[in-house]
Amino acid sequence: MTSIRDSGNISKEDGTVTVKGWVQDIRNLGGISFLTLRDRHGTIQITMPKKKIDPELFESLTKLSRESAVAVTGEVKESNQTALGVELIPSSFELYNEAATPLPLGVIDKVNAEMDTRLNNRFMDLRKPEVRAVFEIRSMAIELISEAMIKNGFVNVSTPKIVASGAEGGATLFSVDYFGKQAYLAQSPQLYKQMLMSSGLDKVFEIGPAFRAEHSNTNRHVTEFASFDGEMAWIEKEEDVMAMIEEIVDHVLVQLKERGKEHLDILGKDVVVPKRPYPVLTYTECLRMVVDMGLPLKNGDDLGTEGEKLVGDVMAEKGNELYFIAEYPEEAKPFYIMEKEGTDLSFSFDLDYKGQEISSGGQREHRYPELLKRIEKKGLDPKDFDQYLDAFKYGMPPHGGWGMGVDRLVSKILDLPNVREAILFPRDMSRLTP
Ligand code: AMO
Repeated sequence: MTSIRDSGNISKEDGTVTVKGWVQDIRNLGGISFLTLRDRHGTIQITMPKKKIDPELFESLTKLSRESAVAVTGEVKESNQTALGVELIPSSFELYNEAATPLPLGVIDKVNAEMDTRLNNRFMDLRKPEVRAVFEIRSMAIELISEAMIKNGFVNVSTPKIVASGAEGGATLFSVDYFGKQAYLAQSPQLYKQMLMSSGLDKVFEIGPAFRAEHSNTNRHVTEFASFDGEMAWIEKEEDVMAMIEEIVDHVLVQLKERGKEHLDILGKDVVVPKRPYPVLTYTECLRMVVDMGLPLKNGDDLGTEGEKLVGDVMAEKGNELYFIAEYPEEAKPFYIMEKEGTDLSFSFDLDYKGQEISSGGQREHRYPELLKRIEKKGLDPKDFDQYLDAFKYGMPPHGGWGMGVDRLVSKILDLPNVREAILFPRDMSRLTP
């Protein structure tokens, strides 16, 4: 475990040490005063015996406001009174920025502030070790995803976020005035990652922003999320895609458990790595299950928050945190998903984690005439997709892929009650700042 001792903010010169950080707390006992200084890695006690240090220095340090940014220079002494085993006896200090009072949010206060107050003052909220740890884990998760994808031969790509047509349904499109032309914010890289399957880059992935004008205020929907998309060509069946996503998620969980220990400890969390292969349920099975439990859903309906939760409860009892739900009715899935011939089903799946969808994907329709038919069946105009469709006219290989919400993945790994907890500056219907 690292501590403030390992911090780059500690420097040694001429036997003295300089520690940079925030003033977390000051306790003035009269004859002696203690200042707790905190940085990203931990805290150190600055001990000020009144008789032994310069009176002016004692005075200035003791009256610093909480959360001021300072550098304190002094001598390090062994101490059996502090958790770190050392304390710093100051000889000088530099005040970088004095914190105004009162603080908009307490950093070490036991009282839990409202989510809105926390998000409005996110810079301060993030000074709490347990909030910062979420983003250390998120950073690691993204690194691990990239690591696993590259190991599996995927190319990291970036596709446009200002686009001319949506792929995931008109209801959640954000409009943009693009020099007088109608444009939208990309809901997903769907059309681009598929077009790339017709290029030499036959395995691609992207981790980038995706935008959805979600009109619902739930704990799992935001209007801007981080989407981890994968697409792979030359597949035989949708199970090839499911096996790949499983491998990636497993890598993230196994490695996070090990490499993320320091941050997981702060959060009091362990990562449970589920056995592979992950169970596969069918949509029909899940629908029957939730209808039997009293949800008024009919064939083709989205299982929704409640339905997913009920299935999650049943799976949790069997010890399964991660599971696929496959064989969705084709009518419930977008135009680019391949139909299962002779049925009303499709080659599509969701990956659910602890009762919540974190990813969906499937095999795509790569045959041009069939794709045209699906676009028309969904009431869309092929003209809106002409350049996407061009990529299907000249040798498009069979392919499939998935999109995964990184924010949802992180919030589920850490059992966070709201996806916003895993987003630095969340965007939703009522939040456009900070
Ligand atoms: P879908 O629309 O299911 O599929 O989205 C994929 C995953 O993205 C996440 N997600 C969201 N997370 C937070 N807030 C939202 N509003 C939100 N919307 C979606 C979820 C979801 O499982 N193109 C397809 C994927 C594919 O087939 O490759 C797509 O976008 O975790």
